Amino acid sequence: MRNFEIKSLLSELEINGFVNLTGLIDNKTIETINCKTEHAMSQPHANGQRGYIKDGCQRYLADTISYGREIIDVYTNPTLIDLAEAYAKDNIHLSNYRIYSTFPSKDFKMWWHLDNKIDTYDFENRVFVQKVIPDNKGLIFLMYLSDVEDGGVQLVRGSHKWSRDYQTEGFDHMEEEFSNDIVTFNNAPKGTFIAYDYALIHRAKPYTGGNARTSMFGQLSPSSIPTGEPILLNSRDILNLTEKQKQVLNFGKEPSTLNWPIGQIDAFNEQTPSGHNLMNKIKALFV
Ligand SMILES: O=C(O)CCC(=O)C(=O)O
Ligand SMILES: [Fe+2]
Repeated sequence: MRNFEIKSLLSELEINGFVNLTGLIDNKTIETINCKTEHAMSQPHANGQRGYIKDGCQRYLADTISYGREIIDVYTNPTLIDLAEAYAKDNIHLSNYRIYSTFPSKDFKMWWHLDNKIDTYDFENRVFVQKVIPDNKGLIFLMYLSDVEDGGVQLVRGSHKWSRDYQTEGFDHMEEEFSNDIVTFNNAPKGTFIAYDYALIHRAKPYTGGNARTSMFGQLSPSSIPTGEPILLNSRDILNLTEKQKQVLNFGKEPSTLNWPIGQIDAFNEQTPSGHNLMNKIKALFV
């Protein structure tokens, strides 16, 4: 494993707004995570069937952290947590997290954006609402679970130094101005691991063909940010967690929002055997 020295990582983070931590998680762990999640990533989550939540061209693994101790150990990796706490100068916790697959799409294009914001679910209007928090320092990490040719994460080097001056979450309108600073993580193998200041402008590169991209994502936030998403764990996995792991995973704390995203009903038309039957029956009525 590479030597990850917190002091030099911190100065890289201050300058560029991101660090490359590839090598932090070994290939065997990545294979184990893929093996434990593979079945669930192939079917929608419903009625006791553990699976994914569909949102446009993406699939989000429901209850991501319940699939194995290896997943807990990535989210609470000591180097990652030491780095995030040194950067935030505070205790940190996992406020948002997911394992998700993104499929190439002609319709979906992620905008350039920031994530220094608080998500809350508005139960009355049934939507997530966001509030930008400019003076706040935390990290996001993103690790590829599949080899990625295209559709990789893109970061705008150094933008964490100026993005907070704008009262906006979206930055598509400034793309020409920062085009020379864009760093793209394409043609990168599984295990590629990037951590970035969540005030760094970023997006997933839009792509219309090729393979799905599967990634693991976590947002590590300081104590001024609310708890975040509910974290459901499997009793199989939680023997011998350290106090630091419990802190990061919000043990004993009330979540402040719901898990992103809320699914769409059309997931079933396409994927379940009964969905196929139903569609076939409907189609049969018209022939
Ligand atoms: O998938 C990616 O490359 C970026 C994801 C992202 O920015 C987000 O979910 O906020
Ligand atoms: Fe983001």
